[in-house]
Amino acid sequence: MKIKPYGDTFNDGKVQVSFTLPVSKTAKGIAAAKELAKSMGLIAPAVVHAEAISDEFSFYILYGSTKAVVEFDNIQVEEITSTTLSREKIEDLIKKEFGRNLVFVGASTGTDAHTVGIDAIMNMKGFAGHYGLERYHGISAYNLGSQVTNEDFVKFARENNADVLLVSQTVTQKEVHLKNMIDLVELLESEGLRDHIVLIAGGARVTHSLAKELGYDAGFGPGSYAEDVATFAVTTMINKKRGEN
Ligand code: B12
Repeated sequence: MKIKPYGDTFNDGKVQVSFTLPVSKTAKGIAAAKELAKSMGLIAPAVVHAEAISDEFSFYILYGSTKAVVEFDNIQVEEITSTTLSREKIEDLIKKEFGRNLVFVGASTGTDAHTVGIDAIMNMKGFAGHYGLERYHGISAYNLGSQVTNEDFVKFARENNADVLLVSQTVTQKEVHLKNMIDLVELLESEGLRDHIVLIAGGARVTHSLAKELGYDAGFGPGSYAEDVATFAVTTMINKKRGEN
């Protein structure tokens, strides 16, 4: 099935784009924004919002139509298939299957200073009505905060016998997150820890397929909660344990 964007009438191809230009907001700036949209392939672009950011920069929002279509049936993505369990069910599983606390260690690693994402997953109070991992019986959750080097992260994980590592990456400028995520996998492998740990990444631009590609067990993006992550981690550990027996 071929699909294209839909705005007013079905298949009209309507899209919205926004960008900043390094010129002041003048009639010439607005015309330049329109011209740029045309060269991007948009049909009949209209500038619906123009705003000065400073004397030398201006911001534009434009509507237009695209001819581009996508064959929906050919799209393939890797998705997390585990059905999210409730906190209580996860706690029961940990008690029944392990009879000990599982150790989750999380951090925003490398130069990344964004803590809100990892806090949303780990902090006691949680996020959007979903309690964080610190609230779970049977989970010892250590949130190391932000700008934690991969070396310090792995050292802490080793010293505390971590079962699950949670890596938050928000800044993607110049692909810094990719390098940092790969470096961590290499470090864990060189220390002989990778196979003993469930390795999970998360962040606004992190997808499950990206994380898998980089050698992680899973990746979680926006809209994920502690119970999604705990379900994946605990069921993965149970499957591993059963496979080993
Ligand atoms: C708050 C904020 C900051 C604060 C951070 C304070 C703090 N203590 O966290 C400050 C001011 C420090 C900051 C700094 C910078 N920021 Co900033 N920041 C933001 C902002 C406004 C909100 C991010 C946020 O808190 N989101 C809310 C949380 C809940 O969402 P989330 O992170 O996606 O988390 C969810 C999921 O992704 C997932 N998740 C996240 N982590 C993890 C981890 C695991 C293991 C799992 C399972 C799930 C998971 O679960 C969470 C809940 O569902 C965003 C813009 C925006 N509106 O998103 C920019 C933004 C992220 N920042 C950006 C940038 C560029 C920067 C700076 C580089 C700016 C600069 N030039 O100095 C610096 C970088 C500093 C550094 N060294 O990292 C860009 C990033 C662009 C990119 N992708 O590269 C953004 C998108 C703004 C933009 N539009 O340009 N920032």
